[in-house]
Amino acid sequence: MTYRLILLRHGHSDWNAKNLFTGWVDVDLNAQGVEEAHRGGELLRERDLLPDVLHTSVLRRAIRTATIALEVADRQWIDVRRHWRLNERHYGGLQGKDKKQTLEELGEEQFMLFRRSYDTPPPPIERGSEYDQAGDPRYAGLPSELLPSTECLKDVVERMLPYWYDAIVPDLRSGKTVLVTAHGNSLRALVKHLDNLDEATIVGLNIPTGIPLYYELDEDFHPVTPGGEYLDPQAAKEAIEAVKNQGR
Ligand code: DG2
Repeated sequence: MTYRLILLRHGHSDWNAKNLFTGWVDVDLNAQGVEEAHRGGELLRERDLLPDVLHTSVLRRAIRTATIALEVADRQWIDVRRHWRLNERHYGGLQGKDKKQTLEELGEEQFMLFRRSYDTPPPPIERGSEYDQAGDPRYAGLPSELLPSTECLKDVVERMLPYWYDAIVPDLRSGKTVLVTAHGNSLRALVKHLDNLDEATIVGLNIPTGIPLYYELDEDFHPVTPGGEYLDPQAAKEAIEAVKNQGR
């Protein structure tokens, strides 16, 4: 028995295009992102990888990507669960800041430390400031100590894993093909777990927008093919380079 899991980073957002740190800020897809979501759905249909259940973050760029992709794959009717634990990494005080300008201000080493190190979070966001999520109704039920003010990837792994074990694994175990639509860093956290990557390796791993990454998992939920399989490997290669070079 093997299990079928598809990971999909949302399509290009307004702020990806503007080169701004996004994190928990709820920005929408841009026209390129809508197109990528369409293509994602076509790839699922072409490969006959038709999801039975969708898990998304509570951010509209992921929700919309999934809605478009599932419509194209004619699976808009499947069950859906959304959870903040799949949200993007909270980028703290960097949310809303320009990546290029931040790189110039901080220098390459500090910029990459905040962007990609495993355990160094950016400075916390000021509560009540423009891009803070305190007061957002979608987090109203969240105990205040769980609402992040900044996160490093290690924090994301820790808050995402309970959702993996409690919500996604049971769906896989029941034989469903599971689609997870989320974000660059929340998916890096999941890939780190699935592929059992060490901290040094995950630093160099980037997830492209809008290209489904398919994992066939064995009975212990380990990937049959380490790293999974991008449904459009050439496009994935180019898009990974673009993510790497953001800010430059
Ligand atoms: C990006 C990731 O998140 O940025 O928060 O700026 O996937 O929601 O667009 P996403 C952000 P990097 O960590 O790649 O800079």
